[in-house]
Amino acid sequence: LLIEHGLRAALGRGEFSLHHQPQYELRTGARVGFEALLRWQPPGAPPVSPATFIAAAEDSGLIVPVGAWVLDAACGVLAAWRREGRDFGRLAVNVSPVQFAQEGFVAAVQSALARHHLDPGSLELELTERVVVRDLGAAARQFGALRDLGVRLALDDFGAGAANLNLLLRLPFDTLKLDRALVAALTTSDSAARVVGAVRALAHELRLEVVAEGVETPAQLAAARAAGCDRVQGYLAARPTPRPQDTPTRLSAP
Ligand code: G
Ligand code: G
Ligand code: MN
Ligand code: NA
Repeated sequence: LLIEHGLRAALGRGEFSLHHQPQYELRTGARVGFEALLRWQPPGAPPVSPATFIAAAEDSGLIVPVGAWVLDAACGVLAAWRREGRDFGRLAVNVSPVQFAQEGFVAAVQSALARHHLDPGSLELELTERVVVRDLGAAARQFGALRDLGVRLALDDFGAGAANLNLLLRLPFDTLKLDRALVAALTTSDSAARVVGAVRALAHELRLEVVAEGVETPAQLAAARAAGCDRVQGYLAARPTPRPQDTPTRLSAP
């Protein structure tokens, strides 16, 4: 309840901000885009992690206005990058299943893109398998509409939950993000490495790009490369930062 009250006030007072964490293409080492990560800074208190407040926001329904703020802020960031002539690539935004299930979600995405005059292909929406818990058919229709808009769709946290293959076959994702627990297992378990190699092959068969998330060590980076991943994201390369220009433009060797 305290969090709920705080979130409501935070929306009005401008206490939210976005941090940005870069993604790097393994083939070239180039920085190819960012993930936007929400931060909440209540006045006179330590920053609150979304890991703490997203669940409360989902339970109270406040995730809908919070998610709308994130979507508009992310589109504003993309528009500012373009105005400044900066080539920061795509921006990925996390979308809560509660937000996704709203009647007006697709329209909200469309109007945020239009308001900021954006190329829809510059925006990627990250969704977890929780988007389909209720109705895969309904999710598939919603995905079709988003696909028609031209935004990119990523399956986030793959391997952290049930990792339903049916989702990959039925929904038109562009990107598969391997959960950081799976990435960590790459260097400690031969079977995890083989599973990731097989998932990567399947994803490529379906024309998805594969991102290894939470890459923290050179060994994990090497393993992601060996498994055939397309992109990496993680503390090894760069932490999320308020200003994207503070992150390296290239992935340093190895
Ligand atoms: O950045 P951090 O590791 O603190 O994020 C913790 C969790 O919060 C992650 O699961 C991340 O996906 C989620 N998260 C971060 N930003 C957003 C956001 O803007 N919207 C939603 N729904 N979740 C977010
Ligand atoms: O659920 P999602 O994948 O959106 O969560 C991304 C979260 O992971 C963000 O909160 C981000 O801060 C965090 N993160 C990003 N890189 C790393 C990393 O290398 N290690 C760890 N432990 N967390 C990371
Ligand atoms: Mn994410
Ligand atoms: Na993830």
